[in-house]
Amino acid sequence: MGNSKSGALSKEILEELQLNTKFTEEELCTWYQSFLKECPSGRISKTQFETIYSKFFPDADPKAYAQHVFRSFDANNDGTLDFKEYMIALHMTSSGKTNQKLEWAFSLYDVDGNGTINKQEVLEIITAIFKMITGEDQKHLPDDENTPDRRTNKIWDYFGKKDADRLTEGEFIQGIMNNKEILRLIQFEPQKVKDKRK
Ligand SMILES: [Ca+2]
Ligand SMILES: [Ca+2]
Repeated sequence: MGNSKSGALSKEILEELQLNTKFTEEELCTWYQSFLKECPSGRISKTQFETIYSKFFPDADPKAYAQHVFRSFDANNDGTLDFKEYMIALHMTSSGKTNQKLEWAFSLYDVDGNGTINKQEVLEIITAIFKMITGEDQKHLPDDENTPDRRTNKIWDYFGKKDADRLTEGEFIQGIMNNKEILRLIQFEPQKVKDKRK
């Protein structure tokens, strides 16, 4: 395979990605070439990331959610996504194991990154998710899930927490494993909204 071009991806990064994802060396090199084509600088800025999101959600306002997702993937917190962060994100959100996905969901909801989630942080992410649900779809949500406040209350109740309590990562993951309803409520899934109409 293209030895000179694949050399652009450092051996360290390649090995780390092979260890942390299911992608093969060949796949990673192919991804890297297309990543560089899209992003010649080798880094995705927050603005670029928001633009990608807005293409997927032309009828909604995904900016706030995109910013939270960006933060959760920007592992070294330098305000850009490099190839490694991008591939780990891709892996976690597509083919990753349930546990890895839930670890990522925890980091998404832990807005200030202090290692626990409080109710305000849940409300912040749920509010961002609501901005991606069209007004028409919101009309079809059950009464106890049809505003960010109500949905947050429902999630928080499922976790068995009081308003001032906090969730550790272990409690968060265990709670979701024990109750699939929580998983549905913390995600943005347009299809699920549509199914409810039937
Ligand atoms: Ca980064
Ligand atoms: Ca927190």
